[in-house]
Amino acid sequence: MKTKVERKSRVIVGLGKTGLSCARYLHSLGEVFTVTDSRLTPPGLADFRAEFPNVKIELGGFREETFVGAAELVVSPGISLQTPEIQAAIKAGVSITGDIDIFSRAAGAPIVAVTGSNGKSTVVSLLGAMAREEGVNAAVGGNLDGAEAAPALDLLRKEPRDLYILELSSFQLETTRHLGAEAAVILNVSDDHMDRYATLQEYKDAKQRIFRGCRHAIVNRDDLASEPADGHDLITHSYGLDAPQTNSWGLVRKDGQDYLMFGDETLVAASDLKIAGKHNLSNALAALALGSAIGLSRNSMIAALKKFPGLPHRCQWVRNLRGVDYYNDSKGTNVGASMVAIESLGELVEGSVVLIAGGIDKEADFTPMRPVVEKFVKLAILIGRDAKKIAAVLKGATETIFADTLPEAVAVSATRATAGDAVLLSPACASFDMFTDFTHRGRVFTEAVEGLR
Ligand code: UMA
Ligand code: ADP
Repeated sequence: MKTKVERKSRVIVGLGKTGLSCARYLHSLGEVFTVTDSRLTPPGLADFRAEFPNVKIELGGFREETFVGAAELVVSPGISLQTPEIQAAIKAGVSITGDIDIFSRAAGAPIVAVTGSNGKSTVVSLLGAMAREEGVNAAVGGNLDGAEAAPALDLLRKEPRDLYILELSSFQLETTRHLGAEAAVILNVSDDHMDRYATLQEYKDAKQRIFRGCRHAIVNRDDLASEPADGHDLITHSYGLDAPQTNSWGLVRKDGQDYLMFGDETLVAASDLKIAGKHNLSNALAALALGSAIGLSRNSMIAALKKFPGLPHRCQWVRNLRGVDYYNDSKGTNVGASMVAIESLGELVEGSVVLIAGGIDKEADFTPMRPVVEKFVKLAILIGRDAKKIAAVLKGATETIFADTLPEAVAVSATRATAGDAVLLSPACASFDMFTDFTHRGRVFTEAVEGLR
């Protein structure tokens, strides 16, 4: 009697943007796969059903048999590898991959990879603009959101490119075995995603995977955590906000002006850039170092840098009303990012900052924020699930009040800010308790600000 042997197929875990891109890519290769998502109606479901009506999909929870019986698991970044069903599969010898892992093996052009707690999207977009200025047919994507960006595997289904510039989260790196980037950087590491990692070291270790198989490693002299832990066979280049040595990138102050430099060569004055704040000078230097490592010319890079307007939702000026400037920093989703935003705005404005913050705190420690809040913030209006926790930490550093909604917070800010102040939305938190994502939060803020009379 014949027994039917069921052929094992890959299982895509998660049906968000990544899961859908994996399904489309595997389908384009003619591969058989199934999909599972712990949610009942994941965001990619409608498109998936329309495009793959015959592919098996399990929703509303994970089944261990599915995981253990897979040929390989293609795990989306939002799912922790500590998930019990994934752990059971690992114990059963099932291999784990992710979209970036698949991408790195299939990409037919050099990859530049950027990770870090903050500044990734800015550096990736700026480097993309530099490459375009040089006439290089480059694509940007990965963790990056926005009109020109796409999940990594979507990039491979389009026209072939000469260069791929990827923003990578620690989550994506966890499932990346060998990236083989032409150039890679960890911009900085500060406390983030502590709801996912047991220790900061675990988060750092995930980020270190960006250097696996890499040729040029770019190191930020201002953050030791940016150094490759295993530097063998890597060509390293450094940048930082101090004066550079020969063959490195840095900043020099001459006649009261900051200049971006390569060794003793002056490249451009900080005042010639449209992006502001020390953190953005650091981002600019990182992009210059990456671009140079892959052979972009100084002229193209500087021309693009001078034109680069910055990205929406990152300390983006929205409006001036009765002498008060309103800024949308919805992408300030962790403590480090919001500290930088408060500090750079605080130094810019004549008056004080009225801060709107809060959301899902990702189990972060907010105490490092106290000194900048104390120095620059006259009022913190707190919203979202973890507002009370944040208020408890900021107690005594500034006045804190609560608002039920973001439009309500904006309305209150308008009554409390006076000419010369800045109202800053920089939540230091994830947005998913009240919004679909940070762009949604930024749009709600902008609309509320534009609606102020
Ligand atoms: N989820 C479940 N069950 C599942 C699958 C997912 O509950 O079965 C939840 C996750 O816990 C998470 C959410 O759904 O809260 C989204 O997870 P996902 O893996 O489906 O995410 P995607 O839609 O594929 O989007 C991901 C990135 N998001 C995350 O890693 C959380 C997007 O980055 C990225 O643009 C996209 O892949 C394409 O590469 C956004 C992000 O917030 C900007 N990134 C985090 C950050 O920057 O801090 C890492
Ligand atoms: P990411 O993609 O890593 O989230 P973004 O470029 O989108 O980074 O910037 C998000 C926010 O992080 C900015 O609005 C700013 O508040 C802060 N930020 C940007 N660059 C840096 C940097 N180099 N160091 C610290 N904070 C930064």
